[in-house]
Parts: sequence; structure tokens; C-alpha cells
Amino acid sequence: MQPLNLHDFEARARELLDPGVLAYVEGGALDEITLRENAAAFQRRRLRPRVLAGAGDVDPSTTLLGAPVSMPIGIAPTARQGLAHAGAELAMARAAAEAGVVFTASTMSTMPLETIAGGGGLRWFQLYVFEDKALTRSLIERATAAGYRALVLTVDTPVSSKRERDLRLGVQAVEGVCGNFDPAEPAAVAAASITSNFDPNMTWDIVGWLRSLSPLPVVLKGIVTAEDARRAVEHGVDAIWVSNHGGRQLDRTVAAIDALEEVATAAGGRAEVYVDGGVRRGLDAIVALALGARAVFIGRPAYYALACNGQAGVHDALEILRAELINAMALAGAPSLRDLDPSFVR
Ligand code: FNR
Ligand code: LAC
Repeated sequence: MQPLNLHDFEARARELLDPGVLAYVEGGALDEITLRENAAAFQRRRLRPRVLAGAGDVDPSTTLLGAPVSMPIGIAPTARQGLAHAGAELAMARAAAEAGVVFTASTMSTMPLETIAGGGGLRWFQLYVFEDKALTRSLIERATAAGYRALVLTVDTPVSSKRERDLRLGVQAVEGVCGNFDPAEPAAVAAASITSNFDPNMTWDIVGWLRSLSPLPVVLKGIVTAEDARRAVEHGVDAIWVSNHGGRQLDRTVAAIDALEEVATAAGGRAEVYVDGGVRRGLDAIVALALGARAVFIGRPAYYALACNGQAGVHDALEILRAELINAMALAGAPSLRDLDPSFVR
């Protein structure tokens, strides 16, 4: 059966994925309150459409950090995509390139970042900072050399969280499959397989350190407050990615869409603002875009689509979202992204 929406992909992926992998992908931290709330908070929002707006010619294209994209929906970094499908990150990157959207490759990818670069398209590199600074520096240099166009530093994971589905079922199933690290180097392999090797002492100085190593724009992923958004702007970041890691880190963190408004206001146009967590429909995207996001990202939905049908699955999922977003813009009376503002949402 041809999937009609992202929920259909998810249902099919549940049947296909190994139970340990499914637990890893669909789960969140502790009671999974934030995980559920991310989607629920989107669904509580109501639209205030405008009529007679000339909606025959809808254009969802925009730019992200100066690069053109066909729509403001991109792919968030998810680790270890080889557990979903043999095509792994290369298939996902190709689907994103074909759709003209941004693909964010995780530090913890199954394939080396150089292999993923072969997928073409607009690619960003998600960075985890390890206690081993030489290892971290080499990742940054490799990503810069391989044509990634931004460093997305994840800041909501100073330490690992308690994910009870993993503990019950299969955390071992997902360890040790990260292609960015040299299997001949014990330190690198340890870093790749144990998230507790992330540097827990990272502070705001890290932004300057990244700048000293790479000319790429810096995006901070995992900010949910105006306080941190202001600090990020003071430190000169290029973009702020509102996220609670899909409910996988600090449970009971505010829902992503509820955090967006204060972050967008604090950023005040001095940095681009993105959001992820619970985006499942073009309607979620239009709500976020109206509330100040320049783009939204999907995590689990892309992973599920990859599990269902590799590159073609991710391609179909992106085209479903595109059609939903275009339809929503037409029906809401906002044929251009510039038409959207917070008055479209209640
Ligand atoms: C993630 N996420 C994530 N984030 C990150 O910065 N680096 C990573 O390696 C990963 N890995 C990862 C694996 C899996 C299986 C999931 C589900 C998520 C978080 C991801 O980028 C994103 O923030 C959330 O997935 C967004 O929420 P939704 O779209 O899954 O609801
Ligand atoms: C996760 C880590 C890898 O969420 O970011 O599983």
C-alpha cells in the first residue's frame, strides 16, 4: 500500500524494524512526556487563514544560511541509519538532494562522512564534541574538507539520558556501528560507541573554538529558552535550532513548538531559527514557519521512511510533506513564506 502520509511510513516501519532498533528510534527519555508533548503541542495550535489571497501560485522555496532550498523542511541528524536500511545515510542524502532540501549528517552515522558527501546536495554536519579534542578537531576538518556547509553543534547532550526502552530491550543492538571512526584506533572506537565520551564540560567557549577551526557557519542545536538564544546571538552563532532532541534527553523539557516563539523573539532576526520535534504534517511546518522558524526538520519520520523503502521512501516522504505544505499555504492564504506571521496561529 502506497503511504499517504508520514503516519503510514511509521506504521510500516514498526513492522519492519528489529525490536531493539525500533526501541532506540521511537523511544525517548524517562516517562517520554516531552516526546508525546512535541506532537501534541503542534496539534493544539489552530490556524487563522486569510481568504482571497491569490493562492494559485504557492512558492515554498527559501534560503538557509544563504543556500537555496526548495522548501523549508529539512532532515535532522539521526545516528546509525544503517540499522534502518543498507543504503543508510547515502540513500537519505541522495533523497534530500533530489528533493532540494538540506540533509544533516550525524557524527554517529553508520557511513563515514566522506561517503555520505557522495550523495551531493546541501549537507550540514552535526557535531558531537568528544573529550578527545584531537578526535573532535579531525571531524571538523574532515567535514569542512568534504563540502559540508554548516557545523550543527548539538548542545542538549552533555551527558547521556536514561532511555528505558533501550535499557529493557537493546541498547547493545545499536552500539559500535559508526563509520566516522577508525576501527584500528581504540580511543576512536570507544568514542564512537559510548556516548559518555561526549565532553560534559563544554561551555559557551566552544563557539570560538569551532570558529578557530573552520570557516563554516555555526548552528547550535538544542536551545529552548530566550536566555540561551540571547547568549547564542552574543556569541555570534549563525543559527539557533530549537530542539529537545525529540524528547530523548531531558524529559519534561518544554515542547519544541512552545519554545519556538520566545527563541525567535530573542533572536530578533540576528540568527536564523529552526525547529524540530514532532513535525509530522505540512500543517506542523506552516505553524512553525508562522511562529518564527525559517525551517523545520524531521528526525524519526525520515528514519522510518528510509526503513520502509530506502532512498525512494525518503523521497516519497519529502514529497508528501511538500504537497501538504503547499496545500496548507494555499488554504491559509499565504502563497509566499513572507506572508506568514504569528497572527496566522492561535
Ligand atoms: C536523533 N537525534 C539526534 N540528534 C543529534 O543532534 N545527533 C544525533 O546523532 C541524533 N541521533 C538521533 C537518533 C535517532 C534514532 C533519533 C530519533 C533522533 C535527534 C534528532 O536530530 C531530532 O532532534 C529529533 O529526532 C526531532 O524529533 P522528531 O522529528 O523525531 O520528532
Ligand atoms: C541519540 C543520540 C545519538 O539521540 O543523539 O540517539
